[in-house]
Amino acid sequence: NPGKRVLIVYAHQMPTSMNGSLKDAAVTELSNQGCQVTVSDLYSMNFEPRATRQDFLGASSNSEFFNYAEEAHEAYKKGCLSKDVVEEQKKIQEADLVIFQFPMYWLSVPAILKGWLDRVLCKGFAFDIPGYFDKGFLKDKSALLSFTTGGTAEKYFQKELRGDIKYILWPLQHGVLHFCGFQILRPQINFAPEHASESKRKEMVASWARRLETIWDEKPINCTSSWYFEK
Ligand code: FMN
Repeated sequence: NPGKRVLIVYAHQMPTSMNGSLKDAAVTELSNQGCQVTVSDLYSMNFEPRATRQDFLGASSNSEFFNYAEEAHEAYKKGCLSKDVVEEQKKIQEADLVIFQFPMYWLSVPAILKGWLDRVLCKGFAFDIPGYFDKGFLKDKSALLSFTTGGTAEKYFQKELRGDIKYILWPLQHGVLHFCGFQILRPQINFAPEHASESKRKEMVASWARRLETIWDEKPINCTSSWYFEK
């Protein structure tokens, strides 16, 4: 699939971690296919996760009352969002597929990645009111969560313990990404890599690379509440 463009938003501190290996495998496989791959390595970039006034160049539109979302919307329209945010928006704009690679932190994403979502997916760029879900501005793109957990698959499938892992994906996949229009490809979940044998760890990386061989043939999930909460 030469010509396809992929952005990998990667949040791990250690290049030799399972997350680092999964990211590397994706870069290799997709590049071999002839895709154009860009990686946002958030820790290496020292990415700023906080949503503050520093995100807007010039005077704020309402100096008496600071409202981040409104200021971000205004700054987006005027072209005065901070450079790091604009660069990430440009990478998304140029991508057909955005892969998020991260370790699960407290049933969600690490703070540095949460900050990326907070700052980059601003109103005007990713959505508007109206202009969300199927009318979200990123509707011609796909998104895929590829993550690792500390807990084993058995722990996650014991509903009385934590509930089906799909419940956890409702906020991120539906509330954030689908809200902005993204088509959602099924998640790639690697359970408990830290407690897996070396051969099992190698298989986790290999099966991710194999999935990516046919990623462009995949259909998105039906991102409605039934995917998450039924059966
Ligand atoms: N593992 C879980 O299964 N559920 C969690 O909610 C969870 N929260 C975490 C929060 C923090 C702050 C940290 C540091 C780890 C947490 N973990 C949790 C464990 C990590 O997900 C796990 O160590 C990681 O996915 C392993 O991948 P790695 O070897 O690439 O680091």
